[in-house]
Amino acid sequence: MSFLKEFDSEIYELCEKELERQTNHLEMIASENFTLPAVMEAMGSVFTNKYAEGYPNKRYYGGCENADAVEQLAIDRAKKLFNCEYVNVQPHSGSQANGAVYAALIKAGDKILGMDLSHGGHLTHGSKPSFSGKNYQSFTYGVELDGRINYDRVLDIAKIVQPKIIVCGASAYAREIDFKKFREIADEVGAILFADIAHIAGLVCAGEHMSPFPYADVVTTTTHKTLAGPRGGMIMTNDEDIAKKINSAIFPGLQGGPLVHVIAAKAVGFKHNLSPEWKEYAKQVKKNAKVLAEVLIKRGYNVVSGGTDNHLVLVSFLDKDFSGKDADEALGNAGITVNKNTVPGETRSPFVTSGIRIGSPALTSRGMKEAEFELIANKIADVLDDINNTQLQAKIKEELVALAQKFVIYNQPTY
Ligand code: DSN
Repeated sequence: MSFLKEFDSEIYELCEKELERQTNHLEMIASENFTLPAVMEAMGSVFTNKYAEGYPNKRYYGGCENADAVEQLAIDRAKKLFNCEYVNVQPHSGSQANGAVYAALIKAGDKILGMDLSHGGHLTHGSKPSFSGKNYQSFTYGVELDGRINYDRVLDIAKIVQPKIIVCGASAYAREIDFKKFREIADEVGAILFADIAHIAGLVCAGEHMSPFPYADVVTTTTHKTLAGPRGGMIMTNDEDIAKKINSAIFPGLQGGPLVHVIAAKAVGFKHNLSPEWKEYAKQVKKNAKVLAEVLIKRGYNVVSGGTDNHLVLVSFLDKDFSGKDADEALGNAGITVNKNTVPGETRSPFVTSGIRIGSPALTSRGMKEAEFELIANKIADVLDDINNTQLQAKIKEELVALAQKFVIYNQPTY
């Protein structure tokens, strides 16, 4: 019996279609993942009915005893997961979390220094169209032509800019981020160090990437990327004063009632992240991304920075006569979902780009390992080698749908 099917067949059918799309395509967008049915159950729970402005045991509404317990459980699990003292699990998204950090710690017009969006940063790290570039004076550092951050150059820029906050963390950077070096840079210029680990959080909590603690003053993440939890954000710190300011910035500063059902789902996701099998998952995510990079390099593709230390691979087509957009479309026709991405030395617009970003987290969640990634990487190269061959794309799609269907995501509908 499906309540949704009974009540709203249109949305039900779209859910069915989306499950079919997710099942039959190879999801390789580096920021996407498949969450557990248990996480989805918590997200669809009765907690969606509850208002709970405030924080555990300090609410503005009655009847919050269960919401308090849920939020406290999410906080305690997150503290254990990232080995930190204070956590706010209420941000509705990563962008809200980042907005709260600025609102809590600096004033409008203050200077922030973050990684350039076109070099792999994020809109909320000071990009001009975002609130972070509008409300604050934003400055950027980037990667060198070898695709890596040059920490000496970041220091030089920081010395000139004298920012209040330095943001580290990226959306399209395949190499380990050295938080210790960023701490040294922040200390040299007297800046707050803010690490946005949204992309790598699932690796960090498994010990597969350097932790931003104890180096960063404040850390944000989303919970749905490599963490594979529900869609949402989170803020962490070891500093009591910062924690208090962050809590006020989230509520009543930026948000109203917390999404208690999503906080419940975050807690379930953290339970998954704390399990022994999570460490195996994170290791496999990295192994799979490495295979992807190795095959693409062997097949003659320019993998930015020459490989990967994490869950993603950035491929540059600056040396080819097609764009990231062309590649994205051709791979989409072949059943592989990726996203076009700017690359170091970019010559095209952000809507066209000269690269693609490919990630391993979602297919690793489906149980794929090195053998499947080797096969898929070769299919990616086959498509790119003959990018206008739509017949080949259709043939590869057939093969990849058959492969995808062997790796079941959900045994039963979860919508
Ligand atoms: N949209 C996310 C990504 O794809 O990396 C960043 O927020």
